[in-house]
Amino acid sequence: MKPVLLFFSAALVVATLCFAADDEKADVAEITITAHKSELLYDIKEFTVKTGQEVKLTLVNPADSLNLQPHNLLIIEPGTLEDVGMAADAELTDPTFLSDRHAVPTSNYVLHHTKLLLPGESETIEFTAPTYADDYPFLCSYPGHWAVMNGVMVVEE
Ligand SMILES: [Cu+2]
Repeated sequence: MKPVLLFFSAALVVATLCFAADDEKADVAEITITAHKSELLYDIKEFTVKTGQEVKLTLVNPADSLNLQPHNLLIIEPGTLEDVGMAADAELTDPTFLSDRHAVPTSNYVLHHTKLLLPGESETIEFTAPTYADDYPFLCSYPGHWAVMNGVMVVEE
């Protein structure tokens, strides 16, 4: 092969690889959820992803003089909000529940979770969306928060 042809072939390969990388990036759902600075709320109540899609989810607990609350975010199995929330409330009797366990209750319903974030902290978790389309609740499992601080990850085909 002549040197010029070789150069063009190499350039074509590089260009193809770049397009492939772009496609993969476009397929990742990037979601940011911010806790309210003084109320037990997230700024969004619902977001939608596709079955099996890669998800990059960032939880922000804003630094604010009004904000004294730690928060986390759990994604759980459909229809289990009360089970998981009440399990979290009950586990407050464990002195390590907040310090070491990030307020995440022991439950098979918990699919993914962040750490317990202090004001001014944020965390990004990456996971693959479930393969079954359904409504997957998300919640803050800091005891007492879950009943109001929750939302839904809609997973659709
Ligand atoms: Cu909270």
